[in-house]
Amino acid sequence: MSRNQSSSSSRSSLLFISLLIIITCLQSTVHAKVVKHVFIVDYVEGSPDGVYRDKILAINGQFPGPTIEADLGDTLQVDLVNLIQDGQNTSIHWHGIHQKGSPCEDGASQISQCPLRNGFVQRYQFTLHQAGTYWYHSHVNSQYTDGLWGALIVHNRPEVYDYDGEIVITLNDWYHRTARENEHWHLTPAARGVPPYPDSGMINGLGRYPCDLAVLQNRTCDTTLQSRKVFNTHRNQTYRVRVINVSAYTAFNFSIDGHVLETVEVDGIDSARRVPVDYAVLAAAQRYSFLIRTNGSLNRYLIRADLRIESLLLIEGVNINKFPEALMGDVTAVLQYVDDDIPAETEQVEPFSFQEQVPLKNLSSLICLDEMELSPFDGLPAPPYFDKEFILEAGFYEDEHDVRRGQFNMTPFKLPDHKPLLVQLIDGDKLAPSVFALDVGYMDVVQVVINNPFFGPHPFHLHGASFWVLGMGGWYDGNYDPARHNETLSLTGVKRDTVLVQEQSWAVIRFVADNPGVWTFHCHIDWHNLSGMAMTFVVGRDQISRAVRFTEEGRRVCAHHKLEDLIDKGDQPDTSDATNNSSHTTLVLLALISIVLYL
Ligand SMILES: [Cu+2]
Repeated sequence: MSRNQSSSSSRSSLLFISLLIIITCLQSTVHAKVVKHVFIVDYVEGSPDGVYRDKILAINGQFPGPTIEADLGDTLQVDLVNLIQDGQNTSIHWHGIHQKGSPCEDGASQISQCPLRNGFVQRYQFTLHQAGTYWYHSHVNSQYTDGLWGALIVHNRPEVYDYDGEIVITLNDWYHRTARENEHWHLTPAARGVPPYPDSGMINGLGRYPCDLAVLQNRTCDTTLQSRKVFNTHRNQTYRVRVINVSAYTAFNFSIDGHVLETVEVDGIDSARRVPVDYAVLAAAQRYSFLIRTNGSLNRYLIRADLRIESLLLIEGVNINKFPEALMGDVTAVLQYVDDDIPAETEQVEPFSFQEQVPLKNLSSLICLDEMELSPFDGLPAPPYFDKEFILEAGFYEDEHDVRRGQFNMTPFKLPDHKPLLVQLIDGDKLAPSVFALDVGYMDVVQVVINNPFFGPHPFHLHGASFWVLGMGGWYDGNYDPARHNETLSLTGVKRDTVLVQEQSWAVIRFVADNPGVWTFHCHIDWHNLSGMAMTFVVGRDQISRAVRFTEEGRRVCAHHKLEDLIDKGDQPDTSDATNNSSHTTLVLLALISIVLYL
């Protein structure tokens, strides 16, 4: 072939590829849609583990909140209506969604927005640039432990791995006391930094509690209200099981009797290969997708979320929960094949008729997921260098009021009490030392060494980016020591947004700071986050003040607070009088009417 022929053929293939790209772009534009939801948040009564609670935060009357489903490239629009009866503020964070180009939509109260005042509406709107398994939750104090959370699934079409159907499973810990009661206790010297002990564990919002012990605490308990979820499937199919741990504290061992779990996704990142395991550990805020094949010989199998009770801190006499022994470690649901005339059912009520299990292999021979085997499907390793390195030590120290607070590098994080951090940065303000802000340049490669020399494991979550985990130590491995650990680091390990650092151990993570904004990095044991185990990365300070504009919606939400009122009041009763409340209600009604008209 002559040179001319070759260049003309490469020109035409270039043209063809360009056309293909344009067509693909057009197709995705044509297919991209706006997924709209209205979330009306208020309290409902309920007994999700059999024990009555009069204040469960629900969305449109539902606990857990509705599962949001959308496709990659769609725009998600959620109108959040705060009708919480006792006047609390609220906000919603979209966990794992980077908000690239939409830093005002991150939902972190007093970081990216003012908390949404009671009686008002806030519209979140952003494009979904990442497919995978995510979730949403309140980001005001520990409010999400009252029930304000749900799953957020972004489909890729086609998906990387083929399957016939999907199951979405949430795991959560549950508290009989309200978030406010637990927060107030946790921030007293008596708590000594110990988190409130959970009362029960749940799968998809259903759990159990021993009613005899509930009665001793003057709580109403009814075993006939205790049920577990049944997932109906068909035989000889492949299902994608998406598992999300939305707990505020607890980690679970997840497994399905008689089924191998082929791990294909971690925190929204597809895995380069299927990693088959018997069970996986999910720390608070972590997610995995597993492919299972419904080819067992029985019709029903137990889905197990075994609470990792050993990682819950228990100090004699130190807890607001006086009945820690009531916590039932075996949380179950049922996987059912509905062929062979087995009727489909959605829940089973206690006493559970089905307790049989497939004989498991010897426990010690079970294969547990090693997350480092889940290198990303896109094949991109971590950059082999870093521009900035930070060494963070997670710890607990008493503050001036003798309250034991979680912190990084002896700096207990405190939210600003006036403008949200993002607004301060847009305005070019100097940030207070108590927000522990670390500056990184736009497109810097950032390495963070996390040491955890104190007690308990911590799942650390980064907003605004996913990170490669270069390495992590086992229990009691000590602080990161380059001489000892450097050669164990890998650039091709897992990429995710929440990493568990074991007790008295370490992890090294690396991320590309490609998303101008202010992004919090915090422990997702929500009680530790509440007391101060958090800090912030300011990515591209110049880019923020030059190019980021606070949205009109963000301004409107802030305007509902008087300036001196901008302090996050999630843990304080609303002081507005009845007249104010009625005008709030009118506003909400007007807003609802306009939403309906708009739809
Ligand atoms: Cu923690």
